[in-house]
Amino acid sequence: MHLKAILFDVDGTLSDTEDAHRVAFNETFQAEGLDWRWNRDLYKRLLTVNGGVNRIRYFVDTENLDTGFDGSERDDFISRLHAKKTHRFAGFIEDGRVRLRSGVARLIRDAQGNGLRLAIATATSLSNVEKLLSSCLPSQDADAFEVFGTGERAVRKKPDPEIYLWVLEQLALPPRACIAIEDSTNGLNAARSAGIATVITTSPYTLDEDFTGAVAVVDR
Ligand code: XBP
Ligand code: MG
Repeated sequence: MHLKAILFDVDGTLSDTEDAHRVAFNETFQAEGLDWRWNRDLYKRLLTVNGGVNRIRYFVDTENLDTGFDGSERDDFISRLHAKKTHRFAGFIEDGRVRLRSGVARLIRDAQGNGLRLAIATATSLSNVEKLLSSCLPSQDADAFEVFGTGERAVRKKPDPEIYLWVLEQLALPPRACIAIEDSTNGLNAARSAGIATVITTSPYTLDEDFTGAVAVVDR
């Protein structure tokens, strides 16, 4: 079967966003009067937990931190904190601090020229993805994305295949008609578990991860 669609991860793949996410988390913690600080080494470890809400929750749990809330109120507190972080990160995109990786705009243009369909499969929010695409691409290229598999669409985050399975269903394509582009082992395992051949483009936080099973690994 011929290739029909490319499914793009966002963070680390379309854009080297992870350090901007880290700064957005830290600035949010500070603004909220929390003395939580994520340096690069800690953030690299925390990136094994996919999705910002899950990542904060994991940090609070493993560090045994007191949020002042219990049970569902604690979950609400973490969600509110993450929403503030998302707002802050959106400002970074607007400021031009977050850009597409080199070659991404050309790849998107070439893929369209060759009749390929385009989709997103990411843990981050729809608002982040729309803002990134509309800020960094001409509208005909940003509008070429047909399906947005974002954090809101999957309960179980990568390495679970849920988001990829949802995107395949929306495209009404079998996995063998698609290729995924990812930057992390979690992303690779999610796409492969959905049966999708996966190309890895490494990002600064994922350079030394294990990419066994990828069809190709490129480092720029
Ligand atoms: C990336 C993530 C994201 C970002 C932060 O995973 O896990 O959570 O780190 O984004 P992937 P949010 O690239 O595999 O999709 O805070 O918006 O969740
Ligand atoms: Mg990624």
